[in-house]
Amino acid sequence: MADLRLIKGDITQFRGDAIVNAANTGLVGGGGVDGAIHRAAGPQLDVACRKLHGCPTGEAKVTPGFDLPVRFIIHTPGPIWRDGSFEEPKLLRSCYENSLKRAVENGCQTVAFPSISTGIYGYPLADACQIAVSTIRQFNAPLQVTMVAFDEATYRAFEKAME
Ligand code: AR6
Repeated sequence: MADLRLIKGDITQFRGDAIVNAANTGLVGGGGVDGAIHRAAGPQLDVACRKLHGCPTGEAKVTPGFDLPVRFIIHTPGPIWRDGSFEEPKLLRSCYENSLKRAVENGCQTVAFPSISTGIYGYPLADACQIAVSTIRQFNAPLQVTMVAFDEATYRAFEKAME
């Protein structure tokens, strides 16, 4: 079973095997955590992402970490929240599951996640946290997973989901 802990901070500061990026399906970079990761990893990340030819929502693709203190960046496009009837919960669960699979395939032991889809993509925070926590806890691999909450509201919502 994967072990889960929660910290508050900036995921680009995480030292470990891999971080997950809340990407878009084009893997072309953007705002939010994606923008922060691209700035911190350096321009080689954009070159590597373009070679992947995008990624469907709920799936996950891997690049090196470049200038970041991690070996890998796992890019997963979360669902854009509409009203919950467009498979958003299933797709968000897939984001976490597929990212964890990529981590295991690449021999990772420590991986950090931001809160996928709860920024620009508008997924309701409490529901997203429940999905994240249950998916990570049910994942059967010896992984140390760190949720990195960027803001206080996200930190509190994860704290509640982890109770
Ligand atoms: N470290 C950790 N978490 C962060 C950081 C950071 N440095 N910066 C922001 N967050 P978002 P989404 C939090 O909008 O909703 C991009 O344009 C943020 O506070 O980054 O999945 C992509 O290219 C929030 O809690 O991702 C896509 O087009 C969480 O990360 C789109 O945004 C996710 O917010 C993806 O939207």
